[in-house]
Amino acid sequence: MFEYRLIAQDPETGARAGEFVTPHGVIPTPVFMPVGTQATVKAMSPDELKQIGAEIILSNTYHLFLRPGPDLIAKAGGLHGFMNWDRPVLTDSGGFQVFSLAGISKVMDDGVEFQSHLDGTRYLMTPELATQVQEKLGSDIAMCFDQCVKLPCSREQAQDAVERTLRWAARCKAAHTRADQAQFGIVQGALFDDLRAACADELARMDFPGYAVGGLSVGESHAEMYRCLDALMPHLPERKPRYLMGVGHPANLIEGIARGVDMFDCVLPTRNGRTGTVFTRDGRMNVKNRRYAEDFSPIDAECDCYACRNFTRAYVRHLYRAGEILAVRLLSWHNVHFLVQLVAGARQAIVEGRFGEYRREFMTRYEGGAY
Ligand code: PRF
Ligand code: ZN
Repeated sequence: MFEYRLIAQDPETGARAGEFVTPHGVIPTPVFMPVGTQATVKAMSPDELKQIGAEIILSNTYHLFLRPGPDLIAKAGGLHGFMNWDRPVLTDSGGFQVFSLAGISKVMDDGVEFQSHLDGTRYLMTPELATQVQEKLGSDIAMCFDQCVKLPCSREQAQDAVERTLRWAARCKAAHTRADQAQFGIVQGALFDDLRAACADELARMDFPGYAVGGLSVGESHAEMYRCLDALMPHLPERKPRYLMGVGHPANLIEGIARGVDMFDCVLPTRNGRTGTVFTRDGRMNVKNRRYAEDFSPIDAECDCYACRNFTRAYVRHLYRAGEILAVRLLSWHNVHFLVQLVAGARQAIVEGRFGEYRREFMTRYEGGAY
């Protein structure tokens, strides 16, 4: 169980294609994981996600812990049974959400005292509790409970978070009991290369079945993110999957893959869908714009998703302006499809030895953007 197989490597960059074996199936990597925070990828059914080509989805410990609660989900047969999704699931630990969503009262060495964003109830989230909750959720991949700091931050803050994240990783590992669940370590360290390297080396020594890069896409520039990855990736074990958390923009996925990242997740495709923004090969566009009122072409002429095969920009714009549910469904459908297929296409390109060309073509058009 949880074997990572390296299938192909790009000769010019760090890009690689692989497979990660889990109890609910083999995940081809690199892979984009749509986010299902509340045990649903907003506006999409599991069948639709499969049609899009989603191989694995992500869900959140923080939200499901607060509502409906891990015991209820365990009774339903875990997340797989509860939401009727039979492919792999990864759960985030709450290490990011307690810092971004909850009213935090205190970060202590034992854990984080926080107030629910729903009703203000106080809880103490600890590495042990985050591990136990994820075992009840029954995800295939669970994440260690970490401390993510917003950027910019001081070296002292970053070092403090790294040390705590490492102590918590050891406690998560000690608390973990399920052989049918892989637990990944998370690297923190802000933009300090030496802290990142030390954190990665120490996690590698602890021997996790996979490693994540946390604390990026939290206020830094794209160039800073790429520089950080350039320095960090060589410190992560080559024969284990590497996951870049909460990233991101289409360009970030391609540039992350070029640096050896295997897994990504981001709320952007569904969140943008709900605000009327779509990804296209020529950059982002907003379908609400007046200039699409009589545009009878698809959202993206080169996309073969359900929305692009069947509907026009003019129609989707009308639906959106009329407040129709179908608008958000179609825009989310297209956006999730776009990112899942962008990464699947990169994988295919790596296997066929033409990733450099794929990257150049995509970046030139997307960044050059007609919109
Ligand atoms: N830690 C955890 N989850 C995360 C992050 C992190 O640093 C991020 C940062 N981009 C997104 N999700 N546990
Ligand atoms: Zn489409």
